[in-house]
Amino acid sequence: MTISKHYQNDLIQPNGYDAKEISTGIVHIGLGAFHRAHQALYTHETIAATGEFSWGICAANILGGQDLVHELAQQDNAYTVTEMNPDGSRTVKLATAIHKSLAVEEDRRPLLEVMEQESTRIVSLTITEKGYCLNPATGQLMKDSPLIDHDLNNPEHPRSALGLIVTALARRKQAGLKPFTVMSCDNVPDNGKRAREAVIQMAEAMNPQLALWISEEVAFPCTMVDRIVPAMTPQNFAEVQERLGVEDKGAIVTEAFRQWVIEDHFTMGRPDWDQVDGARFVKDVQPYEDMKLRMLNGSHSILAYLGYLAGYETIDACMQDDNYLNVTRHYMNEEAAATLNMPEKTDLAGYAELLIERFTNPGLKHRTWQIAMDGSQKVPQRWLNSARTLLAEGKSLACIALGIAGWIRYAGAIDEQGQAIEVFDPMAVELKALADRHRNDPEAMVAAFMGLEQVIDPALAANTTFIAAVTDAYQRLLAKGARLAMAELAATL
Ligand code: NAI
Ligand code: CS2
Repeated sequence: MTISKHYQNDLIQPNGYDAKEISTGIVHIGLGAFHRAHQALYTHETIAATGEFSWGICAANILGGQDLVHELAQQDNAYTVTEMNPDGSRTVKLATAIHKSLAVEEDRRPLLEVMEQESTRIVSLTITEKGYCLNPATGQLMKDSPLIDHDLNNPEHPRSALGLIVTALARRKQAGLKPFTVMSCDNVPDNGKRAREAVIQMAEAMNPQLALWISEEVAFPCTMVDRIVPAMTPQNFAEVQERLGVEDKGAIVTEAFRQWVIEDHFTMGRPDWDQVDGARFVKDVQPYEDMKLRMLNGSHSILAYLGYLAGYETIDACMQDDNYLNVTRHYMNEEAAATLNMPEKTDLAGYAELLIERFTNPGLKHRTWQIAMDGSQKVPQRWLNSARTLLAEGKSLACIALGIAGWIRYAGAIDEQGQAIEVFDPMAVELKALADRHRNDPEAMVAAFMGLEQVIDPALAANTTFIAAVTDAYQRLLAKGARLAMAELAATL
């Protein structure tokens, strides 16, 4: 018995429709935890609400995640999402909008074929920040990265998400078909614009006429996506199996909260996602995206680095430490919210309190190590825009400075006990080499990290107030350790 046969299980909310009716309208690249808990569940509930079965999802993994695809396929791509409610109760939903899954790391052709079909009207992405192959500080396509270099030389056999999109669009153009919409759902600032720039830069390098067609015809809506979805642990899987009485290898455990703000710009239509709770279409996503990246993700990264270094394994454990809680609240209100330009009546103080409540959820074991991953890709959008505004206004950025110091300490790959840290980052080797060179000289260490043009733009790196704040924070962190450095910072706020 697999999970897809468990529609009748009393613990699982009824499915609402017959999954066999579904056909592909969306191709999704990046079948990870987040897609299953967010867009795929929204789409599932939208299909149930509207009866529009032609918006099913064909989801693919192009790099890694091949086993997951095979496991999901064995259970008809159905899986459960357990939502941990704030009162400690759980809601379990069966999700069946993904009706096809593809493991194409070895051979991308089956995915390209689906992308070329006329019925595919949206290609959505959760490929992590690094999947866009853009220099995080400048937004320029990194043409010398191995993946992009390969695709520019082998346009008929692309391996990157960008290459696949460009090739599929080229073939649709040639066949006289309308282009699909490209919808980024990653935590990247202006994610639609960034995806557009990346795709167009790639197309320009291959065929300028195609690039022009893409720039005129293809929609790249921006989206703000929010739901905390920690990576599943063996304990999560065991608990789901015990509760449901059936094994679910695609199971997800997440929070009850979810939000999706979508720019309403689609070339070939879209599901009415706003028919279900938490999704809405707007003209301009940017304020919401900035709010989320700076307030939620920015505090997540402070907690991830300072928490990991202090031995706190999860975000909820950090929130049990009053100093961590107070620094987080101060950062959100004074160093993030204060830099935002929001539509009238947006209650940022209320948003901050809601975030703190979400971070405190004991049912979510969100590891600081997971969030600390890919720091070189995350630092610019999470902290640096706020830092620029605070500096221009002559305001303190003590929390951001300690966050950056924490990132430098962490990326050096040796913890406070002298043990190695397993750092996952596309720049991990370069960062460790920098750290090894300057370990005995904190000022030189900070200067070296601030000289990383892929992360810190040169104008900010030349700001002496900024450099002094980070250097001071780094020296305190080295001398006192993360826990005490946070306590001392909390005492000054
Ligand atoms: P995950 O680790 O479960 O999945 C990562 C996915 O990205 C996999 O499907 C993998 O195949 C794909 N991927 C990784 N590098 C790639 C590359 N270079 N090119 C193409 N595909 C690549 O992670 P999860 O939780 O699904 O998160 C994925 C992204 O979703 C995040 O990086 C973030 O941008 C976004 N997100 C995640 C949230 C969360 O709480 N987990 C919430 C909001 C957004
Ligand atoms: C986290 C995010 O892993 C990270 O970097 O900050 O994935 C965070 O959980 C989501 O953005 C919440 O929507």
